[in-house]
Amino acid sequence: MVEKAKKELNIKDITICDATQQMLAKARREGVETAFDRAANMKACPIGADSACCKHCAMGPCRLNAKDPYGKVGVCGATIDTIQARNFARMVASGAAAHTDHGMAMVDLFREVVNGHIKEYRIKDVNKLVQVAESIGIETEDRSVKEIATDLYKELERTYTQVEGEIPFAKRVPEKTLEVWRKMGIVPRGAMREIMELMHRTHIGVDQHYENITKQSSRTALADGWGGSMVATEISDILFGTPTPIAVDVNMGVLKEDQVNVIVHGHEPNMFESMLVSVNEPSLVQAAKDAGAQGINLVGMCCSGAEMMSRHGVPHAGNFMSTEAILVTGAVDAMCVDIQCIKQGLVSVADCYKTPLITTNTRAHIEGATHIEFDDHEPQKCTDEVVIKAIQRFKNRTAAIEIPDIRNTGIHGFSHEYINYMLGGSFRASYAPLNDNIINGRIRGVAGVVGCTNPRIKQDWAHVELVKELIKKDVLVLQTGCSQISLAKEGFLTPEAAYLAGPGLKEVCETVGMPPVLGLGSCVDNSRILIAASEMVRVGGLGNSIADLPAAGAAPEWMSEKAISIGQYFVASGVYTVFGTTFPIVEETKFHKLLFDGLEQQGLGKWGFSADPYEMARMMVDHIDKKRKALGIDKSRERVLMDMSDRRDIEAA
Ligand code: NFS
Repeated sequence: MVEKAKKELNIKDITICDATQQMLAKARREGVETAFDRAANMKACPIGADSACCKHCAMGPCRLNAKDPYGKVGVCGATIDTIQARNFARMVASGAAAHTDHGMAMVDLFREVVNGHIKEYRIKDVNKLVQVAESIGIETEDRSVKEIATDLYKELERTYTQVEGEIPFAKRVPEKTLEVWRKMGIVPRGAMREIMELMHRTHIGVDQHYENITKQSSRTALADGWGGSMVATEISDILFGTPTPIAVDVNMGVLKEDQVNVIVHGHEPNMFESMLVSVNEPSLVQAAKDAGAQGINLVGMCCSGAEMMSRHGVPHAGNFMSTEAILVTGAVDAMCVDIQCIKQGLVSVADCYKTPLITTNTRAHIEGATHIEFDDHEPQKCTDEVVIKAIQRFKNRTAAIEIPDIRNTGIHGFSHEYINYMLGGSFRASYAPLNDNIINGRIRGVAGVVGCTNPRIKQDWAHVELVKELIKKDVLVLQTGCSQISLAKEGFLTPEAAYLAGPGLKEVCETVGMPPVLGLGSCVDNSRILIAASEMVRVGGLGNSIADLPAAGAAPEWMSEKAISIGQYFVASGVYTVFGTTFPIVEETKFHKLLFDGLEQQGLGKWGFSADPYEMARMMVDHIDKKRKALGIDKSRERVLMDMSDRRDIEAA
């Protein structure tokens, strides 16, 4: 329990999630503090928010003046542009490191499985193994699964460790996009090398030209998107299965009062997969029954939750800003976490409700939590123990339980492979129908809306309003991570939501029976969007590079360094990427002009920013229309629109 919050919050102003609101009200009654309270009582440092300070050496920290950015330099002489480019680069390095370290853990697991050192996991999706191997030139004909898999893990290891050359998945990049990267010298070699070089360059007294620093930021970010993240997705699909659409319940109502509730909140699917085995272990199910429970209820949160929901239909309880709130239900018997996006504040909330908070990854301990280390070689040792702890907690429940009675069923588990099949059917699986519908104007363009939730903005609100605007304007929306959950809670991941779409998109959705918003999984699954974009280019009719596509990206409620890395790899891949909430930059500096304009002139994409989701939508749609015009397909769209508006005019008259 904590001292009284200094600033009273109006709960309705901080989240549109009804379940989270209900739990925040309970938290207030019970004197429990969450990140929402802390955000209200911690004004963001204005100099840091502008990225106008440098603490890279002990001659400082130096503070520059955002109002007069060129009026002052740091003690070493660093200008505002150098300082901002360095700060930005370090966010990219950290975010890319997070994704690539996760991806490398997946390769470690894969290698051990292929070599027979781990028996608890196996290659589940041989088709995907073959597809991925072929996509990077590995011979598959008349070869055994083990031979192909051995070549594949050896090849994919280069994504991380290679010193010279191009990462393997560079082969998947559309030729013209790759050509631009080669000309600029930003094709990633290996993630370790790129991240190391970026950290070196941003040390005091090394790279002091904002353009050159940003070039290395692009190279490092690409080693994430087309490297670490893509490998994480592909290996996870090979080991655990490629998702196909499945109806799943989302929201806090997936907790069950009469069952032992185990939440897994994190990012690596291997521990979660093992937990799925543990909760079905007959002896543990019996132990739960002996403790008076009807069974064991496994629920996911955040990104690994999004993966398990897509692959196995495991219910999902909520996104990043709901992880403390769900503990307030009093119904969580264990929360088991691994890496990334785990708030340290969970410890004190869990403590209030006597919920065991269990860390499992050697990289991520939390003071005050119980650590039970997870080892891929004997995975159930850890996950069984978590379940046993949860059963004990169930038996000794003392906290007042209140579970919001809200569940939202939606269709999740789209993959780029399934989009291919869905639109083309099994006989002519292809992206051609998608391209055709874009060319004929029914679909105006494609947008990726992804990323975190952040207590600096009303939870879920910007995601929902932005997506609503986009689909209304016939833009097909692809989603991952917390953003996907925001929309799922509002019922947008259902085919019925097509009635909210514009006439063209609505028609396509109704014909195919798909939602106007397609959920692709976790944050590393943003790589599925990259592959979908490459396919659209390959199929033809929409230009020669990703930069030519009528497409845009957004992270309206971002907060993490990973989000910056994702933004930068989308930009470097050719996508106009608009962030909301805040952006660590001083406007009208040379660095600002580079990110928000100059990169596009170099043949890449560019950044955009607006704190207003309606303005974000307008910016994205304008960009999509600009690309349609450049492709010469703006006329077909005008015709479709004219017909519709004519009809509306007639109806109105
Ligand atoms: Ni991605 Fe944001 Fe975290 Fe996942 Fe959610 S907060 S950058 S969506 S859980 S990584």
